[in-house]
Amino acid sequence: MESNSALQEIKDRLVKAKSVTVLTGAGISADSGVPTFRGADGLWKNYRAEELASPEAFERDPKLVWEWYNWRRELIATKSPNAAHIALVELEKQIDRFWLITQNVDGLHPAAGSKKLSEIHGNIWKVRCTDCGRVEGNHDVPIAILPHCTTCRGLLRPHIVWFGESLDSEDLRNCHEALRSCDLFLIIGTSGTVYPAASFGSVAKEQGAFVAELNLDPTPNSGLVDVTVQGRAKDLVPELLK
Ligand code: BV8
Ligand code: ZN
Repeated sequence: MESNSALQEIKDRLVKAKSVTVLTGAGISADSGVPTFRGADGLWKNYRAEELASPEAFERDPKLVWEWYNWRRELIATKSPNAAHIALVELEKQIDRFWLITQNVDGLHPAAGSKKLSEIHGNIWKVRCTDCGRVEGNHDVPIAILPHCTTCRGLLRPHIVWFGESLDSEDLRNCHEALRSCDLFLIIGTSGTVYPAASFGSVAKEQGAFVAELNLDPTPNSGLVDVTVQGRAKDLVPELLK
């Protein structure tokens, strides 16, 4: 289907939609200069994210894992939300029943002003004490390596969901409520390779939502969705508001 008629179809459904849920991935932040995970720029010192973003890696070498997160914090600290993040804030204001689910940990959606939001993989600007469990914001750039808890001196870790770790149960409840009740589900800028987020498209479709994908490249979701539009999020998402 021609992309502008596919985009037109999404716009028509957006006008009629009673409840809209959106899922975003690293692709929406690519236009802000934040490297994606599986693109050419997704490596750090020849390590893949899967090798560093795990409790085992942190257990084995917390300094290396903190060096990676510090590198990403320093990079993300210089980035701002782009037109796609901002358009989603506008959408949230226009549609009464709206929910945004992001896999991104870069904090650009809350920075843009999104409120009805689940950061299901956590947030790179939050730390959690491995001893007392206290979660707090930390914007130190650079962050002292190794950082310790101000309350109990325990070792701090990024408040991020690593591979092999379960998502926060309240986030999962909010996601399933948003997926169950939406009549339009937009999937923006994700390769659809990480679970459980990668299954959200079929959860929405099974309950009868119209599912649309906006992505630079085809993904495993492309065959499942009702329409897919290829392009950059910063160009496509603002189009939806016109
Ligand atoms: C879980 C935090 C239950 C890290 C992330 C074996 C053992 C244990 C678990 C598993 C296992 N096998 C499978 C699993 C499940 C596992 C999983 O899915 N693994 C994958 C690799 C197969 N999932 C988990 O472990 C999850 N937990 O299942 O709990 C459980 C518990 C115990 C045991 C079993 C099960 C936890 C997953 C969370 C992992 N944490 N992030 C960090 O960020 O530091 S995931 C990481 O990938 C990021 O969050 C990222 O957002 C996410 C997904 O990637 P994408 O966002 O899609 O980014 P990507 O680069 O891949 O794609 C970008 C897309 O954008 C591309 O398609 C590109 O074309 C497009 N694009 C680029 N530019 C643009 C664009 N689009 C538009 N505009 C542009 N300009
Ligand atoms: Zn502590």
